[in-house]
Amino acid sequence: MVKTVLITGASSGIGKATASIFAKNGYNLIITGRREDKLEEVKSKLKKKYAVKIKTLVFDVRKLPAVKKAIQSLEGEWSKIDILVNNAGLAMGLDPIHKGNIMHWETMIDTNVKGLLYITRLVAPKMVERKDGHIINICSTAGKDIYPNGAVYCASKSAVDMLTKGMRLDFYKFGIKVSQVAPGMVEETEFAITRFEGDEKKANIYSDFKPLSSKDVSETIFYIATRPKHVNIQDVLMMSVQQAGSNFVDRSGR
Ligand code: NDP
Ligand code: 8X3
Repeated sequence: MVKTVLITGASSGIGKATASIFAKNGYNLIITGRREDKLEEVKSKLKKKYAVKIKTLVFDVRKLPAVKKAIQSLEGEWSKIDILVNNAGLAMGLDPIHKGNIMHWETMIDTNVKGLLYITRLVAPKMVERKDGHIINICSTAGKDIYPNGAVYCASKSAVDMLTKGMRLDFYKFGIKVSQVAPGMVEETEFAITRFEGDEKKANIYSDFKPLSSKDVSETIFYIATRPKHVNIQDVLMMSVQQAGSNFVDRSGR
């Protein structure tokens, strides 16, 4: 039986790489994001290479009515989601609290925390009914360790860390796996350009060391998703060799 994986935030970065590895391995995909053109591009590239079914859902995870409409539109085979990858997320700004942009805070909390909860609330009931399913949350080293000027992003990812643990307690008795990947800095993503609102100079944060790639993270997600039925990988903290923690990056060159 072909499995279906729903990946939020699959229009770029880690989500896009995750869509690719699952398609390569014969999974049907539901890929989501706000940018329809990017999702269609991902879909058509993958459809050309792999004989899998792909559905795109365009919505903003911060908007509960839109999330409801999108998830409730899934019918027939699409309504059976085997794996949910809660990946959509972002950082905005890098400022001390007393100078923080409150709209940035709202966006990070609404996306990284409330959006992840909305999706899970709508997808999980059918997993509970079937007593089968797997939820994989994308956290960050930022959810494990604070860094200066990143308090709100770190807090939002720390919330993801705790939500992962809470979901596991709520779902384990239904045979549902809950896992998490917490990566350090990852290139081949739009993370930095989003954080610095298109300022390429400020977003140039990966040129003096070799960070993880989106492919590295996607391979870990795929590994977690493909363990035997009785095995749950609870949490993977992964960084590039040149990173030893949120505040320790060897920037001596790639
Ligand atoms: P990208 O910016 O490349 O990807 C972010 C994805 O999230 C996009 O597909 C974007 O789609 C989607 N997204 C953002 N906001 C919303 C929204 N409101 N509604 C729906 N979709 C949304 O960055 P990454 O791939 O790096 O980020 C993926 C996850 O990985 C995030 O949760 C991030 O916090 C986490 N992470 C990233 C690290 C890094 O260094 N890059 C390290 C550790 C964790 P669209 O714009 O089309 O809506
Ligand atoms: C992304 C990693 O250190 O840039 O979550 O915040 S970091």
